[in-house]
Amino acid sequence: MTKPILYGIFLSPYVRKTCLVLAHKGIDYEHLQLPPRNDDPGFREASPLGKIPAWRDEHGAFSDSSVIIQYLERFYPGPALLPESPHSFARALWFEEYADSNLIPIFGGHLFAEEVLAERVFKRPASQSDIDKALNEEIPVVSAYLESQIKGQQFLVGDSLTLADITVGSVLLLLYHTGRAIDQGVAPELAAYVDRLYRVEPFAGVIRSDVAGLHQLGWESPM
Ligand SMILES: N[C@@H](CCC(=O)N[C@@H](CS)C(=O)NCC(=O)O)C(=O)O
Repeated sequence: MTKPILYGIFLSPYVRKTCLVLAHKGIDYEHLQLPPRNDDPGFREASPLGKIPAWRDEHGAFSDSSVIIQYLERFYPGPALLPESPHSFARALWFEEYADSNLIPIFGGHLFAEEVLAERVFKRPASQSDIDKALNEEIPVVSAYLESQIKGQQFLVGDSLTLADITVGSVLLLLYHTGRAIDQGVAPELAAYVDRLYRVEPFAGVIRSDVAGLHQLGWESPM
């Protein structure tokens, strides 16, 4: 039987969160490291908008990280990433939405894309004002919110790893890849939480492959 395929370069935060889910569930797949809007016919069929990630297996092909993750949760139910209780289920989905629509533009768009990708990948100068905005205005605000959510807990929702930890942890990792960390003064419990998260699977393995990929790009991540 042929392996399922994940389309999309590891530099995309949406691809990274999908890789974390795949690793957590122990799913074997082939990873085609393609950029967005590439012309691979199999990719275009899976992703009509040209966005990454996309997924293909023996049953069909489709795109969007949240769709792929919901599919994987149904198809490979164990270990579950979405809690049974309706309220916890909703909270885990909320954190995914918060990470996608609020954290990715800050950590991915304003910080990582400018500092790491602008010159190396996009072949243009970095926007220092975007980087400054992320560091001085946006990150303190989201750190304070997440600190209020993690307070006194090991995980964001319930007492085990859920999609909330994977999606939020995945985006905060971009800060660490730029050689920074969550400010202990603003969010000490959040800082300790990500420190714990990044030492264990599925994060440890994904961080190792990120570091190797970034090295090839000419960026040395201290992770
Ligand atoms: N909602 C989508 C967003 C995916 C997305 O925007 N991916 C970016 C790369 S990080 C992309 O493919 N951008 C190309 C474009 O917007 O045309 C998901 O969760 O997969």
